[in-house]
Amino acid sequence: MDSTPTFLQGWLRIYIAATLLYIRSWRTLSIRNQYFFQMMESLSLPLIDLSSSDRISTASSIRQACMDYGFFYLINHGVDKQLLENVFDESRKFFSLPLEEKMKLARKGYLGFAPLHAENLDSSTTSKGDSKETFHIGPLQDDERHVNQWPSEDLLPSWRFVMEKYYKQVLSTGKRLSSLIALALNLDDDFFEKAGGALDRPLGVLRLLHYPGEMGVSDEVVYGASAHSDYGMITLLATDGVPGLQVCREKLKQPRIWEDVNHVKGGFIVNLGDMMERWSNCVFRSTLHRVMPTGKERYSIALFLDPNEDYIVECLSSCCSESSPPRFPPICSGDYLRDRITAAYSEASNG
Ligand SMILES: O=C(O)CCC(=O)C(=O)O
Repeated sequence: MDSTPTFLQGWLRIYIAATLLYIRSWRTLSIRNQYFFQMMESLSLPLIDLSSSDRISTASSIRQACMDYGFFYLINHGVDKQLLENVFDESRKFFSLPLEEKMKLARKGYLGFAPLHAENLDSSTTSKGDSKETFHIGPLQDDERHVNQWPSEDLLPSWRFVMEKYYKQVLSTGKRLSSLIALALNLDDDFFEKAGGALDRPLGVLRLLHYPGEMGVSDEVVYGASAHSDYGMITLLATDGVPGLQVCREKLKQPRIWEDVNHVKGGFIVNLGDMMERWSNCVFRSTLHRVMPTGKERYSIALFLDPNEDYIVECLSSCCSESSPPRFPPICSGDYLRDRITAAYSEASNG
């Protein structure tokens, strides 16, 4: 018997199934999101090697990256590769718990779980809030201002151990980077870390993010994270390889041009926040970014490295002169962050 028709029918079935799958995942993106996605271009960001022994040349590359983009990749950063995988695994385990279980750890102050749409990073949109879930972990030594919440060990036995280990390693990377940023700003390399300096008792907040894949069909633009610049000093972001992160280099220009930021395996994406922009009198920039849904589930993990909460952030001496006076009044770091965070959560509940 001739087997050709059966063979062809087999291939035809596979082809039809693959096409239907593609159409289904494309349809889960809203019509406008599809439009935005087709318009994007990729951005090639500078690569900074934290292990380089040439600190002067590294600091100079950081300076250029912070002036041009406010974003760069950080490689050879010292955080253990396996630990980075473990932290993503543990994050996935937490977000796949039933909502009622996650809500037992609902955000108190800054810390704990926030469900889908709890936060709206862009107050100018009418969206009902960003389509992401988050979990925040603060300084490991609880104080009256910040008390961490941990999932029960019965549910997730290794969770706390892995998170604490990662927190310590990424915080130490952030501090090493801050000494190069100090050099890049023509300051002593211990400027941020020295006693009484901004990072003497830093506020480090680890933010686990989960963007669901299925968005439902809608005519509205749906954002994973709507357009924003970070609030604080430095962010070290680990991504899982699923695209979606985009930056807009010219935040004041209209229409905004968004460019994709590709994932670099094992590396961090580093960006500066608004506090750093103020501090440096706009010599360094904080850059607008957002996360667009692609129809695929996505996880990322950010460390926000910010000054201790009582620290007064005022224009750095190396960034102002008679011809370029300070553009912003001094602010208290903790108050500034609190106001920005509170606004993002209340925008969502108003939306
Ligand atoms: O998930 C990402 O890639 C970016 C997250 C982000 O921008 C934020 O949490 O502020």
